[in-house]
Amino acid sequence: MSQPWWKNAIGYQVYPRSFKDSNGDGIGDIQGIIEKLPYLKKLGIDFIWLNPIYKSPNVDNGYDISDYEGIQPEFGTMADFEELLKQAHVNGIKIILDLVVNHTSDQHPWFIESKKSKDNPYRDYYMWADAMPDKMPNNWTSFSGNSTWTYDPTTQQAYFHVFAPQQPDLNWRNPKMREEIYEMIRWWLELGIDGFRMDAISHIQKEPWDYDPKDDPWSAFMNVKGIDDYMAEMRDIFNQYNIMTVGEASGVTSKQAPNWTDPNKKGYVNMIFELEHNVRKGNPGEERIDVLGMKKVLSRWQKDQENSGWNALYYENHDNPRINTILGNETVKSATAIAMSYFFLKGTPFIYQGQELGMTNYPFTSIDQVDDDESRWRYNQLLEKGEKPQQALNEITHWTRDHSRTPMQWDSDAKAGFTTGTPWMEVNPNTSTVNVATEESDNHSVLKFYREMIAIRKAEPTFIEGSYDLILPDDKNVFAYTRTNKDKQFVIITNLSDTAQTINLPDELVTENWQLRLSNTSITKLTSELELAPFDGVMFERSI
Ligand code: ISL
Ligand code: CA
Repeated sequence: MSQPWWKNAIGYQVYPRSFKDSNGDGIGDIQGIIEKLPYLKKLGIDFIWLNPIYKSPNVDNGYDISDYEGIQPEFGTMADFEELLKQAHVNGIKIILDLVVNHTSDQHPWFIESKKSKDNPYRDYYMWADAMPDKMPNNWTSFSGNSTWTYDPTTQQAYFHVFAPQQPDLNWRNPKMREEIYEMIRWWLELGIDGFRMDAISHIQKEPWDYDPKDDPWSAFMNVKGIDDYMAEMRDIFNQYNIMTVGEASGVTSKQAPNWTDPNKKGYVNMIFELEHNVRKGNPGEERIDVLGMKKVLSRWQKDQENSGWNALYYENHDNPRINTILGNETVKSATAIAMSYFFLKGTPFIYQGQELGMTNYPFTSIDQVDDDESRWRYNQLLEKGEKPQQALNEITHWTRDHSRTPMQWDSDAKAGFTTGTPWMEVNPNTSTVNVATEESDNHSVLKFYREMIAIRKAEPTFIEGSYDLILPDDKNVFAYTRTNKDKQFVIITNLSDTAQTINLPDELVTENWQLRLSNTSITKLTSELELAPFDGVMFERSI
């Protein structure tokens, strides 16, 4: 049976604000992306996921939309977008857009109307309940730690939001509202886009207001009963197009996932981003990824969707720090070992812009360099608690999502070749060495390694069809697994630590016929006892 196109595809996430500025205003834009299509084509990726490009007051960098069918002027025009879509397609690259339908901006015309009066036709596009300035309809807390409610004196009611107050949640119980959203979805699909990444989609249904979240503050809006009806309605639209969909679906467990992603079951979407594998260890301000925790989560998702459903694979995105810092030691070696550890799992791999260069966290020295609202809010909270500014800065900048939002590093210039103006966010000083131009002329660069990985993945059906098995399951530093097809087997071994490790391979893997396929180190032979230097990564293959 032929596989759907997205099973053998590599995704690349573009954060438009920070990718490439074409007009010198310091903000990345659509023309900038068009300019860099040849780079992406050469890298070998098949589709781009674009973070929101819609009109937005920008309280949450585009995740607060005021016009679903309009382009943010800073990014360009609808004509620019159509040109991007066309040029991308000419280059064999598909485009998927962010679909943000859990909430809108409070500046969206629907909400402006909704706020006006209790009998406004748009009132029930959002969720309102009786309240008093100091008494909210219930005690639920939002993702930012504040109440999910904001009081509005005009009608003496409060409206509901799981994110910032400027991001009021849409009322999915209202069929009229849903129909308008579906119309918008169809409008984009008719324009010819290739799919959607569905933002915060597992939160669209809420428990009744008298529900008590007890110890789990967010359980009131995580994959709540009733969501299936809305997901099924969207699926029926998606199924009319040859597109791909990926749901950001925290709260959907690995056991429930096949129901969401298997077309023979409910099949709402093609794959989901789980948010569980970012297992952290360490004190605030110095946390790292816990390798054992992470590989257990990833393995569980691999197994639970092995024969039913499909995984989306990622380490980085616009909400997380750079993996080469929080798991690696900011070297070429660690960036490449880390890359190998997830790239050959079963699923569709996503690369976040700059990850393919080994980009690292930004060395924040002042709160003024921090853009993210949530981080700034937490900083002030820590100061109020009596923490010293330096310590508070450490704690919030260590894991802030701002690290992933510094400009893409195109060359060694102080402005990284990102802009000729003043970049909206500081450029990481290591652009002097970590950048596309330099890595292009170095055969041992992270960039070259990614290109090689992509080529290998696409040449080997085993990575689509083959089963996954974790080896050395209890090893705290080494992430190693096999991918096995009917006639071929791969073994991937990565030391995700900065110390040497000695491992003993299970007997069934100790054979003579292994061939080296990919490596960032000097190991050439697979022996039953294997010495791994810090951040060594190797992949062997054999016929079976
Ligand atoms: O479920 C969560 C935590 O367990 C939330 O993190 C949530 O699913 C996630 O933060 C959603 O993120 C997305 O929506 C946000 C936006 O700020 C992020 O950038 C986006 O990725 C609001 O639209
Ligand atoms: Ca610009």
